[in-house]
Amino acid sequence: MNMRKRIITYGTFDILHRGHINLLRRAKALGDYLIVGLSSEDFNLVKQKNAYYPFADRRMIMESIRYVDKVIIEDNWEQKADDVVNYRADILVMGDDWAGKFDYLKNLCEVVYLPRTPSISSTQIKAEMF
Ligand code: C2G
Repeated sequence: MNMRKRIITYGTFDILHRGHINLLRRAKALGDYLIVGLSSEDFNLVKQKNAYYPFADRRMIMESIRYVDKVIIEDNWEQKADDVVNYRADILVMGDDWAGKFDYLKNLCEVVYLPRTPSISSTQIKAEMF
């Protein structure tokens, strides 16, 4: 564990699965404090994502995960720079489906894209379940 490194990541984290946990575990391993920007229901609409669990449930679930130290609300695309500054994040971590998309933040923090966990997604789970 890298002492005194603060990590931030963002997502909807609906129908939690091993891909999410792998991401959170690896993100936390890069530092000693992990902040998760959890997408609001309004922002999910912007992302054209239809979360099964409402925000309050997703927040309660996220806050119960040992790797997570703080959950903040992700309301828009533009808040990341302010969040990095306000929460003193040293590293932004995202799955590599986002590779390159957040490089504009490299003047404020390190940006790390981690390999996605293959063959699992909330969308696939929902499709198979319902
Ligand atoms: N993820 C992963 N492996 C999977 C599925 C997801 O590593 N099999 C990662 C994603 O790359 C992301 C995080 O888990 O970093 C959360 O995934 P989603 O809830 O799908 O988040 P997303 O809709 O990509 O939202 O501003 C950023 C967005 O809010 C990210």
